Formats: sequence, structure tokens, C-alpha cells
Amino acid sequence: MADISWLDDLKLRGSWGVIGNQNGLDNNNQYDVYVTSDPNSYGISGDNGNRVIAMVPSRIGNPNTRWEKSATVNLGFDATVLNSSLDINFDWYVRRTTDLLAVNQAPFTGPSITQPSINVGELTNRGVDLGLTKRSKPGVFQYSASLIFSTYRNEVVRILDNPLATLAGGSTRMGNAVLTQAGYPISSFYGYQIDGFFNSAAEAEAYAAEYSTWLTPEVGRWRIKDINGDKRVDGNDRTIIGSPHPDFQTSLNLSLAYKNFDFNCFLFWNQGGSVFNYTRYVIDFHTFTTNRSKRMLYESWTPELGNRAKLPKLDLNDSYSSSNITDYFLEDASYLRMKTVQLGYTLPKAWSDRIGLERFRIYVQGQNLLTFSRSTLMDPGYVQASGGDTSMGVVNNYVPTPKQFIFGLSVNL
Ligand SMILES: [Ca+2]
Repeated sequence: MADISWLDDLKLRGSWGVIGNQNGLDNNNQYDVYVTSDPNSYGISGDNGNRVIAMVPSRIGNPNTRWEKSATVNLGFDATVLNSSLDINFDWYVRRTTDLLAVNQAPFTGPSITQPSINVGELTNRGVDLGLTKRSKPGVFQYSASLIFSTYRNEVVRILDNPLATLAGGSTRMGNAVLTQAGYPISSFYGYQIDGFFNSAAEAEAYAAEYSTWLTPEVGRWRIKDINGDKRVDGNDRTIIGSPHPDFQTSLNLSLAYKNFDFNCFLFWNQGGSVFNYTRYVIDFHTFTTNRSKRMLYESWTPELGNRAKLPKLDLNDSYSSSNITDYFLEDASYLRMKTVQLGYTLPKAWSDRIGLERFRIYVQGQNLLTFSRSTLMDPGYVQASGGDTSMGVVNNYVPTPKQFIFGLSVNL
């Protein structure tokens, strides 16, 4: 190794390990719990003055629930090259999660009581993380640039040993928008696919003749795709319509310094994946009495717009367009954001000495000043906090990240 002049340092890493996760498991998960219930109390002795307080079940226990386990294999290296000016950190990993914990989803015919968490299945995450840091030698002009790139693929391997078993998530007024099923990424979006509009009476009649369906083919409304090709358009034509998982995420942290000036900029880029913009349910359709979007006014179907329209024609009698989950609600989650930019100036040493200070620096900083995105969300970087692993990507009623300007000074005494 001594004669490799461009390589300053190289460390190879490899690891394997298993960690357990309780994933919000309730302390009472293993117990059947009964509680006293006044409405169910009864004067069992026949004496109406002395009611016997009744007990009713409030939770079903599952004593067999185990920890969720994640086994990770990791291979990577850390290298420093080119006269210590470039650091490279690389990691490749495969994480297999077994005994996946999720709250049991009881049939609607079951009693309305709290269900236990159970071990429902298995999933894998495969990914790559790469970090590059390039920096200059000390001098009048100095720079440092750090690039971080990460990508992963998630796949559900098994749910309850049944290829058709699903976990529903992402509850909306139109039903569950998110579904977890073997063979797909966890928390995939699930619904109908729209296939343009009925642009003429002839198109609507041809559709009605070809398909047996619950929807009313009418000029200006959406056509729904017959996914399974059985010439019926019904609930069986709902399908996986998107994924909340990004293709990759990358960030760049750039620092420059010239004489007494310093500059720092942090950029973040999320590429790929979709969000389910549930806000559209309220502002794009005739649902609640509230503010409406400009889309509804300008992009609802008209004969002139035809398939360039985004929404069905404005129609008080249209009850299906807003009551079914379709790919209309999905938006590209890609965005590039300048999260931080800062410019600073440090007083020359002689000047700060004169006012009795070790160091005196003033700076101006902007947070979230620029965001580039095709999505209509006020904040494409918003992540639903309470969604959970099987309800990812449904966005509704949120406060966007604010833009901030900060003026500051830092003083060393
Ligand atoms: Ca069908």
C-alpha cells in the first residue's frame, strides 16, 4: 500500500447485527382487558334499586406477540485520497425485518374493541449511502463541499402468509388511500386509475355499452380504467397507483471563505415518489362549504379543454368523482430546496482588538428561501408526522415550513 501515492487512508467496514423494535407496542398488548360499564349494568336480582355493575371487554390480548426484528448486513469503506483533500464514505446495506408489528385489522363484523398488535410479516430494505467531502488547502480562498447521496428500495415480502392479505392505512373520507401488500413497497397508494374524460355523448354511450359499471358515463366526467379487463368497472379495478418512497435523496453543503468573508449554502433534493394530496378533496370538489382552488374554476372540464382538463365538469349531481380514491390526488413529490444560505463577515483582527474583542462576526442568513417543485403543495417537503409506517405519504391540513431571514452577530470575548 505504501507505493499508492494518491491514497492517504482506507478503511474497509463490514457488519451484521440484529436489533429488536417494540414499535409502539402497548403495555397491555398481551392482556384481555375488561372495564366496568354503566350502560350495561343490570338489576340482576330483580331489585331495581341495586344494579349489578357489568364488565365489558375493551381490549383483546395477544400473548404470542414478539419483538419485531431487523437483521442488517452492511459493507462499506471510508477513504481519504488526493493529499487528504477528498473523503469518500460508502455503505451498501440489506435490512430484513421479520415479525413486523402492526395492529390487527379486525373484520367490520367484529366487536368494536381495541385490537392487539400482532407479528404480521416480513419486509426488506436495500440501500446505498454515499458521502463525498472535498476541501481546499488553507489559504486566502478556501472551500469545502460535502455531497450526501442515499437511495433505498423497500419491498414487502410476506403478510400473514397470504399473498392477498393487505394492511390498510392512510384513512380518508373516501376510504383508505394506502395499502401494504406482498410484492410492493410498504405504504403503496391504492385506488382507481383515470383514463381521460368522456368528451362526447358518443364516447359515454360506447363506454356504457362496453362496460357494466356503477359509475354514470356522462360527458365531462372521468373515465375509470378496467384494470383487470373483465368488462366490469368496479371495486376490483382498484390497483397500486403509486409509491411514497423517493428514487433518491441527495444534499450538498457548500462552504466558501475569502479573506474576511464566508459563505455557506445547504441544498436538499428529493427525487421521485408521490404524495397523496388529500387537501384536494376539500378544495377541488363539491364537498364542504369552504374555499375552492383556482384549478376548480379554470381546469374543470369544458368542451374546449377536453382531455387537457384536470377535473370533471362542475356538476352538483356528480357524486362519484369526489367519493372514490383515484390517481388524481397523486402528485410528484420531487423537490429541490435551498434550506440554508448564509453570508458572514468577520472584522479584521486589528479592529476587533481595538474594541476589546477576540472576534467579531456579523452574518445574514436565509432559511427555505427557494424551493423548486412541480407539486401544488404549499410545502413539498412536508412529511406527515403521525402517519406511521403503513400510512405514509397522505398529506392534509399542515402548516408549511416558513421562510426566515435572520440577521446575527457572534462575538468572542
Ligand atoms: Ca374490471
